[in-house]
Amino acid sequence: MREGASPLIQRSDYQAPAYWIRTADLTFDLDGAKTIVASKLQIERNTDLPVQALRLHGEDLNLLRVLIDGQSVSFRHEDGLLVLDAPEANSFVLEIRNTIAPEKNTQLSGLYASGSGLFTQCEAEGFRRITYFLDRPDVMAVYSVTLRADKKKFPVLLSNGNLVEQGDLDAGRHYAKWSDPFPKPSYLFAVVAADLVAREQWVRTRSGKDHLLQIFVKRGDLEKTEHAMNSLIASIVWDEARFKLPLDLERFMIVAVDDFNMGAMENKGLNLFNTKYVLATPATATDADFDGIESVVAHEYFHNWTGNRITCRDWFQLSLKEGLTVFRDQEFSRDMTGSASARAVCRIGDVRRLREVQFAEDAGPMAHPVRPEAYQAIDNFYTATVYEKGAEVVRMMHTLVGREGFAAGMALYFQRHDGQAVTCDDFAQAMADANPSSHLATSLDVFKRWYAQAGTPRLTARGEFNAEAGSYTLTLRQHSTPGAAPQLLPVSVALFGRDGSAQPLQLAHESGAAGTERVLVMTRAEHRFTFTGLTGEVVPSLLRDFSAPVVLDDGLSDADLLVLLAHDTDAFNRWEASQRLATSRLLAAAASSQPTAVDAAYVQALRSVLRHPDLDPAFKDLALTLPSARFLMEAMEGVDPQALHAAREHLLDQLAEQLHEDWAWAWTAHQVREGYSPVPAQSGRRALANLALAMLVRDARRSGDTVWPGRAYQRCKDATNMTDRLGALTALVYAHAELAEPALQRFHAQFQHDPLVLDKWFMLQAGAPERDGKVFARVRQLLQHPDFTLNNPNRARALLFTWDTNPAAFHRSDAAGYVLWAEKVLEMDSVNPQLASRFARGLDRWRNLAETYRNAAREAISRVAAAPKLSSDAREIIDRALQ
Ligand code: 0A1
Ligand code: ZN
Repeated sequence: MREGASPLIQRSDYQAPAYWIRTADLTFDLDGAKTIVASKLQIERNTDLPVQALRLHGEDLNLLRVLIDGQSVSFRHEDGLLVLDAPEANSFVLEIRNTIAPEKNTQLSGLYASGSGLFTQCEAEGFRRITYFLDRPDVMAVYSVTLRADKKKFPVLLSNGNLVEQGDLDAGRHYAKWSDPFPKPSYLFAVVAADLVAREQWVRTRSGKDHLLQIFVKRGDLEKTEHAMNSLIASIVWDEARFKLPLDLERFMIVAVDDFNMGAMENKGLNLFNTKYVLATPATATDADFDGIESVVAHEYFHNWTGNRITCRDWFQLSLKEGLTVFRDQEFSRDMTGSASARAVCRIGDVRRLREVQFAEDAGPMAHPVRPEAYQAIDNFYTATVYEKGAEVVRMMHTLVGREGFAAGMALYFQRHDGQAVTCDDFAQAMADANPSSHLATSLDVFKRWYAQAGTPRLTARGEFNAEAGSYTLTLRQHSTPGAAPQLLPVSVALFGRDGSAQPLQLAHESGAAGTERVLVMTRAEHRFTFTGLTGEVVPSLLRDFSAPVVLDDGLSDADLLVLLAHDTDAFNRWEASQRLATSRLLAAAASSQPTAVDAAYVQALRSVLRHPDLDPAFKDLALTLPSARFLMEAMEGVDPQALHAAREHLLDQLAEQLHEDWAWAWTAHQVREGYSPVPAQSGRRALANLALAMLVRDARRSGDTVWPGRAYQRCKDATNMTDRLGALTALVYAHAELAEPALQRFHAQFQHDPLVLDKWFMLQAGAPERDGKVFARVRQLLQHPDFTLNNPNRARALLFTWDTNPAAFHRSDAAGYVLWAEKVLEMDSVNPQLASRFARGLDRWRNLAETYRNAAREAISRVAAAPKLSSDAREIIDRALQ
């Protein structure tokens, strides 16, 4: 474990490597207790730089020998590096032999044991935990790998590229040789040795070439891989159709592993996946799980071009591959839905995550630009900012240059940089050069501030209608965070009459036909636009489809928002109107010491949405779901999480009561009678029916009704798919219904042998709305449950990460939540620092809490800071939190 305060690594300190590694010939004698690694590297000095020592990364390795051109040489250890005096020759062969202990590797970076198998995770800096190397993404080598292991224990031996040879050895051992023709950085290296079976499929791509697709899983999980395979095939087809990017490998493998720190990893030709993003059957996975699999399979597959063929020069450029690949997987998921309203539902989901997680990050101690300037532990920078905000930056480019222009920019990017390790600047330049007359090209420097400046810009919009002139003047002002310069903002706009009719958008100096939607581009702090030819007052619909990642203050009244909720042709803004109406009510209620009665106009507006004959059920579900406490906390200062929780619960109770008949109708009207399929047409109906059921069971608490809780219990027993079973169980648990306990017990008994389903069982209990401290008490109890362990990241996340984002169960007025948090950060840190540092971020926004919470939180963070042993990952998070 890397401990203590690591030095700060600065982007501006980048230097090309002093040596290149051209080929890597690796031999592994694999064994859980002790694996021997023999590495033979063809190295060339970088003659652009003065001669200097060869400094190799290495961590937790046991070094046996070092040879240069067959001769033993002296070496020393300095600052955690293995240092060799510069060899005479400019080109030489370095041979290293070392051992590692995979079974002791609980941090799951490098080579580690999971169940009875061995797996690797090398991004970002895991390769150095396998052998000494220049473990940086701009050093790209061609790898050949020999794996030797006990044949019974490890019947499957995999590495990147193509299998060139395999056979038996003595003493029950066997071997496999793999060779990967593509030069790659060490972070894309992978090895698997395990007892697995594969679903296989041959596909023919447009060029007429045949490719073998394989998904490796544990015996017994094979029937759960169909959706992942279909998603992979769809991804291959999509990337070829939309970007002309074909599969460049003869064999593409996915391996599922139970213990994994993240979602999945794009190792060249050998993707490793958290089982959560591979395994699904209707009986064990929800609609959301099916969607998650589709998007993660696509994400990793798309990395094969954006990330692997063109990679990052250094880790500051992480968003080069991640922002772009998230954008690509979001576009893929939208294209897969097949309808305009389902596309909007996807977008709403993406924006919801962005605003809940990334906006909070950008306002807290971990705020950093999409291209960070400095880090201590790079693993801490796999963040919502690099991924999700990075994707929004790419999306804005797409908005500015259009679909065709974007495709041309991608083509130019690959023409220029295929096979290279490059920077975010290189990508933006290619996009701009392919679209020379676009705003992106003409204001490229302004646009690139998105990579350099942290913080969420605020956009204020005020409009004025001039009845005499028939004109409407819109003033847009952006307020960047202190010290930041104005950014380029594409602001998508429409104007609606009070009757809901879309108005023509004719700017004062323009002639010709006017459309009803357009993108205004801001490059300065303030812009003014005058629209003419209007016959009456208008309501502006701004930032349609969330055209820029900013906080908008448009000063719209409730009456304006009701017009948009009823008529906006942009489903995103229509949904946004519902959220704004809810937000203002919730914030007012949280600030008041009295329970606040909900107004009839709002309830009626929600009823109209719910009963609307044309709206998509998935959209209705989103519009009728209140903004999360996480989102609301970002809209407040000096947050009292208990007061906010009470306000939200009270509003939910009132909506449950006043819309009772409507919920009952919605439940009945949205039952799915066909056989299960995770398609939007079905999943939207299930989502709305489950929301209705939750509201009806909630209302039973008030009315004493036993029918709806009984129905929910029945559904838990009889459901034929996990979405409905979990939906019904959620309704009971969230309402603290009496039947919740027997339903939970039944569920546990039924699924105790399926780890991914058991995760849901933990998650559900840790995420329930707090009531009289019961949820917190349950979390404590579950920590002692025989099925709980910190060694499995999915299980740890299911219980602890769900709990620390559950406002009232975590932010307790007696500080017991924070005390437990500190204890668990430390415990987790000794097992898995990456996981611990993510969990530690649960108190990122402590400065935004009301005073009593703030003081208690500071104390808890300080307690962690004072611990004698803390990983560099956790140290960076904790130090930043206290700064
Ligand atoms: N590149 C992967 C994410 C990833 C990052 C780090 C990991 O281990 C510490 C694992 C995966 C992706 O974007 O999917
Ligand atoms: Zn990625």
